[in-house]
Amino acid sequence: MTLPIREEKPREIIKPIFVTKPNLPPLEKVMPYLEAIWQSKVLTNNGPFHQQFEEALKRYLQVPYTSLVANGTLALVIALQALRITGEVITTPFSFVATAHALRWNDITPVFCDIEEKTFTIDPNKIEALITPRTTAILAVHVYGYPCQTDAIQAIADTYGLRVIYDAAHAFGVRRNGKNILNEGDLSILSFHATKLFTTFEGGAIVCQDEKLKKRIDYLRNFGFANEVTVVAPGINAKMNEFQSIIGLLSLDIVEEEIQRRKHIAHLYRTRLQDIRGVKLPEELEDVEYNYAYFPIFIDEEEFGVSRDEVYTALKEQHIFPRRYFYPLISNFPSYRTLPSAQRENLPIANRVADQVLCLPMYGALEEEEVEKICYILWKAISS
Ligand code: T4K
Repeated sequence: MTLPIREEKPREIIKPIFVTKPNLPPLEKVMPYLEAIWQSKVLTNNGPFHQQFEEALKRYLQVPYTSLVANGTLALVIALQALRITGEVITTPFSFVATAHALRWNDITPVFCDIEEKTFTIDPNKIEALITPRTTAILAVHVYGYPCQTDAIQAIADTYGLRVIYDAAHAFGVRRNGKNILNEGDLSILSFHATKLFTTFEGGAIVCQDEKLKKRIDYLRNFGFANEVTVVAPGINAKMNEFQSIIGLLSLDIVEEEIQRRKHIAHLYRTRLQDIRGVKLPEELEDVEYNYAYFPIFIDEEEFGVSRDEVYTALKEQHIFPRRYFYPLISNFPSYRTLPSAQRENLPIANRVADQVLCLPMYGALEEEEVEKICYILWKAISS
């Protein structure tokens, strides 16, 4: 049977552009590892690929100890348990909601502290005023991979005897003065979610500085089992499986190239956007080697008359899907908004930044032409 010839022109297929696209190892490299799993039938519970990836990750990141876990949220929950954090924890409202949820899952009260203008991370100058006799720790976030002011945070923690945990979900491979920022504080956590620079589909890790703590974390991620008959803590199931581990192992070979490609994209965006009136770009600090996990821009409606949401809609109409990370602020969600620290007047900068931010598409496979298109639509939306 011959099909009738279509008279009308076929419709153009429009390729949507999402905020990110996972960077995966070549499938042909994955297959032999899958075959090995199918042969061995070892699927999880500290299998050989888990062990290899944990060791390789530690070497890659140049950190003393790593513990792989099932995702970044469980990494946070376990990090808090491992350090036996209780009472109140001072944290940032400008993050993914998992940061505060992890506190709540440990029956800890989050105390929100405002952020600083330059890096969007917790403002160390505002932490001390929030400390009470119930405060036990500071949970800071290297948001977008921009390092927190770790020296100032540590100085406060040392003065008041507080623990410091870094949510480094965005900060894979970020260095300051040549040193990986995962070496700061008592513990740092990573996320290897599909949307992250480095992904194992779902996954995460906890980085710590001492062996005893690593041992406790490893018990906690496996129900608290120390051996077949001994349970030393009320742990949880947060184990990374063998499939995730092989993706992680193979992804270590491709992450540096991804960072370099993203650096190029970031440079292109900067060149095109720096002169558009109404778009503010974050400053890049000289002593930091960034990972270009995200490309946030800020649109000030008061100053320029066009709102962030108008620009967001204009892009969406052209099948470009940026994200407003992190709007709404965590402190404005129903689970948190009644806390005294969550009140808008206590968090002026965080609220303003959340109302202005737009994370543009950022991934290594983003084509130059696509960047040009995004910038053109942006320019048109702002200047119309
Ligand atoms: N701390 C911080 C600071 C975090 O940012 C996160 C997670 C965590 C802790 C917790 O870590 P995990 O427990 O997640 O490991 C995403 C992610 O779900 C979340 O992992 C991430 N932060 C957060 C910032 O973003 P959504 O709701 O934006 O994801 P979604 O599904 O809308 O994806 C965004 C775009 O990514 C899609 O439009 C297309 C692309 N995509 C997404 C997925 C899931 C793909 O191409 N493939 C995929 O499989 O939350």
